Amino acid sequence: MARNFCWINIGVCCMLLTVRIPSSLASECNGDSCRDVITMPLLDDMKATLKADLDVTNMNNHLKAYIEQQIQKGVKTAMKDIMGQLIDNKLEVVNATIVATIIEELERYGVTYVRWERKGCPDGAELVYTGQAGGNYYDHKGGGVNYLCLPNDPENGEHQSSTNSQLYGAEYQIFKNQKPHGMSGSLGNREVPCGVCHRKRRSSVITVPGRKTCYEDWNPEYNGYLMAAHNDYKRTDYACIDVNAEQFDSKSSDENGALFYPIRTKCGSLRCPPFKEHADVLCVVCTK
Ligand SMILES: [Ca+2]
Ligand SMILES: [Ca+2]
Repeated sequence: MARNFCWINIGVCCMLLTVRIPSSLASECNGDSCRDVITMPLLDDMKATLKADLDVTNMNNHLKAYIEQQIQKGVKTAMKDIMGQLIDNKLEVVNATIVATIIEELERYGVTYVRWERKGCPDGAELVYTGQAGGNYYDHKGGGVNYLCLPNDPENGEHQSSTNSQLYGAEYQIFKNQKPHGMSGSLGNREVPCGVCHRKRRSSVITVPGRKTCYEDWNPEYNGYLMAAHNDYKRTDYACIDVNAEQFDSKSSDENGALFYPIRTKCGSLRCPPFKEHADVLCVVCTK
């Protein structure tokens, strides 16, 4: 009978109940993992000495099941928290890596444009190189029609005896009666600077003729006046000339070459309104 019983000792004023596991159960466990004694709080004020033989096998089984259940529940909850934290931490690392990669890649991309008539670039834009505007002679029949931004540090080819001269410097052919109202300074016969600018983290660049402000979501790079060759000479590309045009150097001799003339509107096929007859044509270079 004693094999299946254990003693419950309740001392006077004792606050703890000590339950001894049956010897058969106690023998099944070993070392630190053996939990044959379970200590539980007991009610206060039980001051009588009590000694009784009780069969606690079922209670032990219930306690064991309960403890196992609680341990499983605790482990499950703990593992869930740990895994959740690991996932959150990993996601944070992944997100940070993605953002850093995007920022790094964006630094490599951008758009380029020529800022005609200025040696530098707008704030925040990188100067690729600065130089002198050039192009074909203003009344030559052949050759290119576009203006070129020629670097100040050219790498020259070998001399040739045959002639096919089509690369000239550019001049402002802008005197008092041609100068747009918004431009200042004396530019006539002065040579023309230019800058090639790189704007990072942008994917598009446009020149808007007929406006000085960009449309919504576009960022202005510079604004000015649309210019090209005179209508009596061979045609050229249009170019947007910075409103704050500057001269390439201090020389003002009249060599001609590729010439810049301000252009004017002509109503008819060009609808007026919204345009206005014989007006300076504004322009703005925008990026986004
Ligand atoms: Ca000149
Ligand atoms: Ca000239």
